[in-house]
Amino acid sequence: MSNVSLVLKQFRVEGEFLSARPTGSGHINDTYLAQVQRAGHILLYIVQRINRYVFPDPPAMMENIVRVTLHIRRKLEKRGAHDISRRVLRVILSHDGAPYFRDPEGDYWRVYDYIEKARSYDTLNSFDQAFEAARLFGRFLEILHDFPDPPLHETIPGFHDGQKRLEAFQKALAGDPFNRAKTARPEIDFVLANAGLFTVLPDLVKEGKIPMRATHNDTKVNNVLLDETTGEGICVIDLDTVMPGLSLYDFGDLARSTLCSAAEDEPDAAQIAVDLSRFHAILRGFLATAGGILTETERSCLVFSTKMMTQIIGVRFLTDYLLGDNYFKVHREGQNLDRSRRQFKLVQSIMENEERMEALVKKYS
Ligand code: ADP
Ligand code: GN1
Ligand code: MG
Repeated sequence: MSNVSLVLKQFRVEGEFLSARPTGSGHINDTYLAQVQRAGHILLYIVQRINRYVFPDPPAMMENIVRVTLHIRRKLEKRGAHDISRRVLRVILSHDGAPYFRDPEGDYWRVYDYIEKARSYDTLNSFDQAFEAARLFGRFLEILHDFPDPPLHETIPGFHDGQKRLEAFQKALAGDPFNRAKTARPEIDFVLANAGLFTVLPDLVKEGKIPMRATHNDTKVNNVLLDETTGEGICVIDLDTVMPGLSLYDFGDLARSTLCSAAEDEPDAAQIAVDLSRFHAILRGFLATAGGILTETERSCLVFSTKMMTQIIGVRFLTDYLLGDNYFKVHREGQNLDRSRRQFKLVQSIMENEERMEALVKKYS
């Protein structure tokens, strides 16, 4: 079903449908901004077709999202926060009372209230924005610190399991179904040379040195909305991968996506380098809210997690390139290869700046 107006009719949204257009630049779901007229007012909704290739069990995913958003809402109420309707997503139920609708083709859809006067950025323009985004993702982690049992569903099994990602990469490389490996030799060598990065965090978890938590797991900076006027971090969105994970996944991915002002698929390697002031802003923002719950070991791995998450996402882009771009949306040929190159260049730059980055972390210990 591709008619957003028909989809919206399945949900508890009153009023007359006016229009819908694609919005956002997420790589996964199909996202539309819909306008509805009710009692002379125009109301906005986000309507999303959930990517069935990526998410094996949308009802379980939506159960997580309902639980997590209710938990956050209650906490914000207890803390006397203002403007709560803009600070946490609100899931609209279908007429059957489900947080999704399954269309005749088997696609799952969901609807959220649109968060007004706020926007997401693919790349940030200022240190203040970096600070705000990090402060908000840190707050998200802190609020979920006491998330009650039962544990959240694992919406994508092994999502940040580097070993598994490496195996998938090796399989893609061995098959090379599009004969693309020959165009990515330096990148392939870089993955193989840095395979050791993926054993460190799992070992610390096994040794009980790092706790599993309810984490976001997709803290790319465009998954946070900043107030259009004040720039304040308003709302964490894209909750599809909220599940048991590590605080370091969240810090690492956030740092990966903010450390450098170049676009995620920037082909010019000269543009890609760690900006230490940005790292400092992220660190300050994240620790301002999550600092109280992080253990010493977690703190000691912040820089490492930045390197590791950048590498793992690079491996995923490269694997998808080798397999013909089925997972991440692409808008041009070679985009996933450029995305992977850009991540690997950033990993190299992190390696070169590691001591300086660690020195910044030490300032806060
Ligand atoms: P994807 O999983 O494809 O990344 P997202 O859930 O991140 O999808 O949504 C894509 C984009 O849509 C976001 O980056 C944001 O710009 C916009 N968006 C999503 N939900 C909302 C919302 N409730 N209010 C305002 N904008 C939203
Ligand atoms: C995807 O959904 P989006 O665009 O926010 C991906 C992340 C990657 C990111 C890279 C469910 O995030 O894991 O880090 O692209 N999400 C999923 O830009 O795979
Ligand atoms: Mg997103």
